[in-house]
Amino acid sequence: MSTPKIDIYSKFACPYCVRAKRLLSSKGVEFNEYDITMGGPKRDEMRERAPGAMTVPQIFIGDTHVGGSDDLAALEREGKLDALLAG
Ligand SMILES: N[C@@H](CCC(=O)N[C@@H](CS)C(=O)NCC(=O)O)C(=O)O
Repeated sequence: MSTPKIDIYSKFACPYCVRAKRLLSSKGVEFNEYDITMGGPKRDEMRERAPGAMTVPQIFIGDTHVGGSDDLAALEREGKLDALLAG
């Protein structure tokens, strides 16, 4: 199984974004980061993919909308993150 595509929408100087990226990096996976500090089409894309999301980061692993940094950390705590990353 190959690692699914991982997308993270972030903003400048966002500690939750740093925390989420650190956890993903610790897993040795690559991810696409979209900085939406200045808005733009990627912010619109994030809003389409995560309707109602008011905060960054917003994290997607394959077809799964994980949510934010706390949600990612919860998956790890529950032992579910590795399986999700494995596809
Ligand atoms: N529980 C969320 C909290 C995320 C959060 O509060 N992010 C801040 C930036 S670090 C945010 O988006 N604030 C509102 C904004 O920047 O528009 C998570 O774990 O991701």
